[in-house]
Amino acid sequence: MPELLATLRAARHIVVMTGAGASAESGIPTFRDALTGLWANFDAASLATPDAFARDPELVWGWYEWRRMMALRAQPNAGHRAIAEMAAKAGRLTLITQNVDDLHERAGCASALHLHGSLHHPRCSACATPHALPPDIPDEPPGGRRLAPPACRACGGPVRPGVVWFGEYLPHAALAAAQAAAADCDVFFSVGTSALVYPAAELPHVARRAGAVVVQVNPGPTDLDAAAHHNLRGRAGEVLPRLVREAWSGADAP
Ligand code: BJW
Ligand code: ZN
Repeated sequence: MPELLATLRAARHIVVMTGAGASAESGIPTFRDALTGLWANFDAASLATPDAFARDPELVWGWYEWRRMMALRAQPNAGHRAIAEMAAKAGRLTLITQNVDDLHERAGCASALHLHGSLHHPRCSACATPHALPPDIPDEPPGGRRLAPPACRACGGPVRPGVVWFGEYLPHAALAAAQAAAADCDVFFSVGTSALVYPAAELPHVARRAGAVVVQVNPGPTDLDAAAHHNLRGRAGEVLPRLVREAWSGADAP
């Protein structure tokens, strides 16, 4: 641990990649956790694929609107804030997230590479014109009910969630920037992700091959354990604030 703290203080470029576990303490369910994960209660294949939207747009749109309401009501947690603080202390920090909420931004991170898109930027499924959604939170969340997607104002086509579904390409610029950052960093954090979904799951391995120290923050084991130099078992909202405090407290003192 003292060795990791020294590595952090000396790092030229830190990369932090987050997954659903980073937002869990804000009350947003993860995908794969056995009892609370979104897919313990819903069938992924019927919701997070282009085929699902084509087959039943009302089911899929209603589910994503429910999740968007949940994200709007949620607040950033201590883990999000610790990452923002780390960005302020570190020489350079690149934040990569698989999350489709905006809690990193609301915690004060100026920019995040959103590999899997955003709940807040839907677009037309036919012509890709962005669609503005009302920013206010309705009194009654849709609660997972079926809901007709709005019609595109340019072509009338059904508007779709601005997220990346299985079988779809990740946004090219964000993925390219994430790959370049992974290949260039001294420390790579994998926080709150099961490290199962590609190509995001490849990034810590890119970093390791390039010589970076790989640190995983997760309460449970994942497929990344064997490749990580440090496995910090615990919740992001507990582990990260402690780490930032221990690495940088007094570092600014004369
Ligand atoms: C805590 C905590 C706390 C709890 N603190 N931690 C190579 C090999 C094999 C397969 C593929 C491959 N390349 C591509 C594929 C196919 C596919 C894929 O990876 N499949 C695998 C599942 C096998 N990938 C794709 O299709 C991707 N596209 C692509 O590759 O395009 C090229 C291509 C095109 C055409 C044909 C072929 C290739 C796209 C992937 C898109 C993923 N989309 C989703 C849904 C987004 C929309 C939505 O939100 O609904 O993204 S799936 C879902 O999983 C979501 C997440 O971002 C993603 C990752 O999940 P995450 O974040 O890791 O969450 P969990 O729940 O899995 O884990 C949470 C973790 O947190 C757990 O470990 C907990 O312990 C921990 N935790 N509390 C810290 N408090
Ligand atoms: Zn359109």
